[in-house]
Amino acid sequence: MHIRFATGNEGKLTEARAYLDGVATVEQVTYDYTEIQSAALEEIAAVGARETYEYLQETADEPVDGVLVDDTGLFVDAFDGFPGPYSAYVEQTIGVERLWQFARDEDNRRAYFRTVMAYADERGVETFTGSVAGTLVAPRGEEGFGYDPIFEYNGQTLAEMTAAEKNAISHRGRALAAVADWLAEETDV
Ligand code: ITT
Repeated sequence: MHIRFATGNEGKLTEARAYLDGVATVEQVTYDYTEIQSAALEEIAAVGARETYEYLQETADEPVDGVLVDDTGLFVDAFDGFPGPYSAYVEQTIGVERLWQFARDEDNRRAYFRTVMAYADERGVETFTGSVAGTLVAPRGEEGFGYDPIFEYNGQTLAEMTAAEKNAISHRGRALAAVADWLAEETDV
């Protein structure tokens, strides 16, 4: 089984490869699909996966089994879920360190990550989700990417974990588990 993962984010790719090792090979595709403006990660991911699959069907040299798209957000309790679907924009603008500066003054520093993976193939699009709850802390750790250094789970930030350790408890790991189960049931992998 050969999956194309439409993402520009190397960290996501590393984690998907680590998780799906032995189930599917994962090839990065950097097609710039339309990221629709929506508060629902499901919709953003599903539209992106469908569009990328159709594009590759027309243009790829080899047959395309399926296309995976991952849309993830960090939802901070004290900010009513912000930045949520706008997490990439917030990382690019104020950045991770300053998001922490805002959160440090709050009594409630609970937050969660949520990932929606959309898988598009000839039959249509399926979505799979995963989330993990944790606490925002001052940045620690060199692994991972994005908001990992400020997100603590069980005494460790996600940036203090290897990709495999993070996958075992993370939003993305849980979504990938659902993808892998579905692929095992629905296809001949
Ligand atoms: P693609 O859309 O190309 O896949 P992206 O990084 O723009 O890459 P998202 O919109 O899903 O993807 O990412 C939302 C933001 O959340 C972005 O700033 C990421 O760096 C961050 N992020 C996503 N997954 C994360 C994770 O597992 N740990 C920490 N930060 C994460």
